[in-house]
Amino acid sequence: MKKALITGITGQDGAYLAELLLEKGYEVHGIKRRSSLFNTERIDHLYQDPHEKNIKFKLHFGDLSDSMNLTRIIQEVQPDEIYNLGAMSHVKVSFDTPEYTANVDGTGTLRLLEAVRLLGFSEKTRIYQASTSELYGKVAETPQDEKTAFYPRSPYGVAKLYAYWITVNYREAYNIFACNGILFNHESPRRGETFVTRKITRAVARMALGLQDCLYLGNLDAERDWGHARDYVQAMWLMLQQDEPDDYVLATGITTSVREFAKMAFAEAGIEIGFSGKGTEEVGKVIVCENPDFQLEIGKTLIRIDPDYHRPTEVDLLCGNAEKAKTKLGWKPEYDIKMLVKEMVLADLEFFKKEKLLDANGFKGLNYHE
Ligand code: NDP
Ligand code: GDR
Repeated sequence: MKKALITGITGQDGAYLAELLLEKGYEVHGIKRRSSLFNTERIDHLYQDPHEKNIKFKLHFGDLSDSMNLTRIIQEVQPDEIYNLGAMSHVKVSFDTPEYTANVDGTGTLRLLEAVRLLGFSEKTRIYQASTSELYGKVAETPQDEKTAFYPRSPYGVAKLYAYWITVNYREAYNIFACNGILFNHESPRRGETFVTRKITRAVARMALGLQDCLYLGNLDAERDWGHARDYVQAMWLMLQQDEPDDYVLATGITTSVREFAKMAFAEAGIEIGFSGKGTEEVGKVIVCENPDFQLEIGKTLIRIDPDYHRPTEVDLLCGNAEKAKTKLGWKPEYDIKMLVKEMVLADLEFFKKEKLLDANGFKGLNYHE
């Protein structure tokens, strides 16, 4: 039985990947950070009582900023595969915490690689590094592929650039089977609530149900190549099953603006919205509300711009070419943007209907602590 160690197992991708590897018969180990409240919501359904014998899923406390901790866990687990998904993954927040981001996203990757090398696991342990389309940043070339030059535009992007190259370097210098997956944006109902897609789909549900008045967004013109996380974790695994280590772009090849994503998400709930005005004065208003259950007046303003969400340096357009992954890994995404938006909106509607029901019956919401 193969053993996998996942950093960032409590995150969106970590949860889908853990499910996939358990289905494939792996023993799955994950590193979780200590937090003052439970932070395992996305993987609670996978929990196995550590007091039982032969458990296949185990969590270890740890942090990418702590080399001794990482070294001890790797020594204990002796993994066949490490998936380094842990990161301070929010681009805007990286401008507020640049040093921390460099430490965790950049040096954290080095710590893992160096632990594998020092422990003498260079031949045994294969490593997947969560690289990102943010590496491309400001490049003019589109679509972007494995040969496109990098030009990161945030402390997050720059930290991930270091992680990308140190992964390549350890592969070349020490013959470690280490791969970079250069993943374009991928989303799901498990996406963190402050990334723009989930922020929008939550707001659609909350506004439709009368729980929120208005949604504040930043740059509506930004264009992203959005796929589904469930598709992307399949390719992470495939990368580590090849004969030779290599780097691969994963993307859908279809680009959508934030404005268009918002229109699609509201449309999924039967609400047609239209945009008018320019720059920070732009607003999104209800044009038609087809669903009689949702009390939204025609002409009501649902979206406004808050310049605080603008980034000091923005990535305007990302569009990926995943031809190499298609040819060499036999990978292709199953979801398109329409299916993705639908799944996210329906999941948020269901969640907030429950919240509303609780509220209507005098109970506080599911995440409320007295
Ligand atoms: P999430 O933000 O959902 O998850 C990040 C994970 O990293 C969480 O488990 C988080 O723990 C953990 N983490 C944060 N800081 C540390 C630390 N100091 N030590 C150990 N673990 C830490 O990200 P995603 O699942 O969306 O992304 C997974 C990886 O892929 C990330 O590295 C991200 O940068 C990268 N990526 C993501 C893309 C996307 O579109 N989703 C695209 C390209 C790359 P906690 O739950 O405690 O916060
Ligand atoms: P991104 O994702 O920065 O691409 O990084 P995010 O969803 O945060 O932003 C996408 C685009 O939307 C614009 N935007 C807003 N973004 C947020 N978060 N909130 C807003 O209110 C808002 N309004 C407009 C942004 O300016 C941006 O252009 C994600 C992360 O998962 C990274 O970890 C990963 O590496 C990249 O995707 C690929």
